[in-house]
Amino acid sequence: MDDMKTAEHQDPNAFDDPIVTKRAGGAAGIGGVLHAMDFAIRERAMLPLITLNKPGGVDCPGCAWPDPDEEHAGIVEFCENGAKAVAEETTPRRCTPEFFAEHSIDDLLGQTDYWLGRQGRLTTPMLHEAGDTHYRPISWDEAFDRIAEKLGKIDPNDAIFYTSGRTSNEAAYMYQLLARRLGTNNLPDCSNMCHESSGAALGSTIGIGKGTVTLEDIYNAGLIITVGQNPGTNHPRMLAALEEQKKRGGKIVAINPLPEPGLINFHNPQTPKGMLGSGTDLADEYMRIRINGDQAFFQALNRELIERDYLDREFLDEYCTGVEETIEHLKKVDLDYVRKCTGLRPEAIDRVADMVMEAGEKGVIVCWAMGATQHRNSVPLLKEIVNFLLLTGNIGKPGAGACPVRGHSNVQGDRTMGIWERPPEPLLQRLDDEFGFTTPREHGYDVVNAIRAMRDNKVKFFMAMGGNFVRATPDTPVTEQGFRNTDMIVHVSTKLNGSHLHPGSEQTIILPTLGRTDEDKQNGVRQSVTVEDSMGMVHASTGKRTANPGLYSEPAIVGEIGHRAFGDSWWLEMAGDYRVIRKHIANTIPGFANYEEKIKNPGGFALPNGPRERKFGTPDGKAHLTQHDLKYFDCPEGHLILQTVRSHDQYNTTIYGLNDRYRGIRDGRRVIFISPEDCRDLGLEDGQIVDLTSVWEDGVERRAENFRVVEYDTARHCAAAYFPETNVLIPLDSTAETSNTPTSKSILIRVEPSAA
Ligand SMILES: Nc1nc2c(c(=O)[nH]1)N[C@H]1C(S)=C(S)[C@@H](COP(=O)(O)OP(=O)(O)OC[C@H]3O[C@@H](n4cnc5c(=O)[nH]c(N)nc54)[C@H](O)[C@@H]3O)O[C@H]1N2
Ligand SMILES: Nc1nc2c(c(=O)[nH]1)N[C@H]1C(S)=C(S)[C@@H](COP(=O)(O)OP(=O)(O)OC[C@H]3O[C@@H](n4cnc5c(=O)[nH]c(N)nc54)[C@H](O)[C@@H]3O)O[C@H]1N2
Ligand SMILES: [Mo]
Repeated sequence: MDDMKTAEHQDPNAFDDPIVTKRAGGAAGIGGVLHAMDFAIRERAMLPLITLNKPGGVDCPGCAWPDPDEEHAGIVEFCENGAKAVAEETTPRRCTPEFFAEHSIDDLLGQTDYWLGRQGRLTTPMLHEAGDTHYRPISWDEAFDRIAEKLGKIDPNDAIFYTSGRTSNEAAYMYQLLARRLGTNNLPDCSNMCHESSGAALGSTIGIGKGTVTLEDIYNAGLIITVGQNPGTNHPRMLAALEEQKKRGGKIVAINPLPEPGLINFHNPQTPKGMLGSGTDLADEYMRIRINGDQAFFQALNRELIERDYLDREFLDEYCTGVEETIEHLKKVDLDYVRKCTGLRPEAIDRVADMVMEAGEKGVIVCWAMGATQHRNSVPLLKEIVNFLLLTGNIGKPGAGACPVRGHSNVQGDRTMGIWERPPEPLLQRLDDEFGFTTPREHGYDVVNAIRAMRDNKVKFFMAMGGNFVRATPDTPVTEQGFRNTDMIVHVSTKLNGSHLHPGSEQTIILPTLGRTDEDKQNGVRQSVTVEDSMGMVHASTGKRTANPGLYSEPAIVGEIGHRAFGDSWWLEMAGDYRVIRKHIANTIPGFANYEEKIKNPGGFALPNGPRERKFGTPDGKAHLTQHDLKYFDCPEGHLILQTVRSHDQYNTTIYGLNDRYRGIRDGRRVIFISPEDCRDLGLEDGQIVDLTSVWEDGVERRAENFRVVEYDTARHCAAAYFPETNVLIPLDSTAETSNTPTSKSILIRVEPSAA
């Protein structure tokens, strides 16, 4: 595979001729382990798997699924895709100044994301100035001075500070301080594209923008309903928890337009039976719902439970508001309309209602991910899920609750640390008291508004703490133009990616940094960082691998910039000893008192979570039931509703490989999954090459070309294809109400035979 290093000009938009095989019957098992090993060997990477997600070890940079306690931890608590995330970071390949001298930016623009990622870890700060064809190396000193100088010259609100969710609590805390010390709340982050809808729905109804369950609740739940989630690929360790829940007699309902093998059956690679045997059947009911039909589904389920009078009246009386209005509203739900929205027969909903009642005192948990959060009506959908949990009293008791399954391994922690464009006043007040300057009060840009501002020439400085902004966001050409309109761009990155190839109008700097698995020494002392998982557990992570010499850590980078730009004494104190950062966090962020002590506990500590004790942090202290109208997502004849998903071999915009093993795709990514019935209606054939055009109210033609049609038993009128290739189809202004999240899971498209 080393030819990847030299292969040139694999046009990123050309057809890549994927091979289509049979979809898998289930997830993981020995195949998963072998696949992970294969990837590691190909990358010649180290796999410090034995210490992954174990006390004293490294928190896996893969996903945010929590770590089990000793009793439930496997010998190696890892999964195939966690192993790939680690191998991606521990690769011995290096992307050096010689590489940048050899390849012009134009040259690199002709390469795929896969190829770019394969060039290895960045080693040296690189600079691009107006008119340059290539990046060239600069010293750290010069890089920091250039950044500080620019920050000294601009209006604070002309600067944007983006964060991706791998950033540790320590780095995130310093980074938000940097933005606010400058005087702006322009702190967009990847969660604006991810679980922002969850935060908006949960915050306004139960008073905390996070989930309410623990891992123990998952094991003990009588019923788990998973909505819009593909854990076999994206949260593989969740499957082990679901297996445990099933062992204890629990049931699972999966709601998903695609029949995801990982939700159907699981061969646990940690057990002999799972390695070779028949595995565990997971979903007892699989609802192949029409895309965007979930709000209607939960309204109908709630209506059915009201009709059966299966309501927890005591709980509703004591803890909730909006009860009677919501019940009246739900009684009027039109079941024919529900059927149209969901594509499901009414009996399916009745069966789920039966299962809810059977779960009874054991409790019901609703889990969800991107299939629930990236639609126009995601916030009303998630509030309807809250209605369900409240009506049935399934919150604040064991085995019950809301479980948004987070994406990036520390995306939840970053928000807790204040990475938020709309910071709450008490946080700002505490920062003011702690640091003795006045933080800005005006709200800042989220991701979509940041792109609009760049597009409209209003931004002079853009910094990214990790991530791949240009490739992860919608309407790719608009974002690319936005970057070109911006004076200065700074990327703090571990690896080369597509965002680096769209320089700003004056100067662009890439700062290479340490990853989670790398040893981080400051003043000769090995540092630990901390992260918060999807269930609000905070624990330490200590990288131990020797990294390339000369790399700065994320806190050290922010410390140097802050020091040079503002001169305050605290920047270098924090960067030189992360305990100092944690002391400031303990003083300013609720729940972190005795931080340093608490992280010595091997499993870490739990942050306060009111709803777990039926304490709701809303202004009136009550949990709110809310009423929402349904709106059918119309799919006119000749069209399909496209959702954009992850393959099994990618981490967001990082492409590990060209296979999607569970869905039966090999050696290519340009596929579109369509049901055989829709293929027939649209006159398409399996294997045909097609172009996709999205249709939206602004009338702009957005096209993505060269996809192979794959007949697949997804729901009618629905299609699926991978991102980032399909991000060109998503209009920037097509966002979820309230959360402003791009509607990456519902885009109306036309599918036509390829022009080429
Ligand atoms: N290996 C790996 N792990 C990852 C990531 C990765 O890229 N690779 N990414 C991380 C990140 S940042 C995140 S946010 C998570 C993402 O985790 P997921 O949300 O599982 O990721 P997606 O691939 O977007 O899958 C969305 C699922 O929702 C379904 N879906 C789409 N539309 C609808 C709908 O309208 N209704 C319903 N009910 N279902 C729908 C799709 O069929 C699909 O199964 O994973 C995290 N973990
Ligand atoms: N169409 C469509 N678009 C989507 C989605 C979708 O489902 N469909 N999902 C959205 C979601 S849920 C998310 S979270 C976003 C993700 O958006 P981002 O978080 O911006 O993107 P990633 O691909 O996760 O970022 C990968 C880059 O992060 C850098 N990196 C990796 N590890 C580290 C580290 O430890 N430190 C630093 N400084 N850099 C590091 C590497 O350079 C790598 O190239 O994408 C969103 N975009
Ligand atoms: Mo995400």
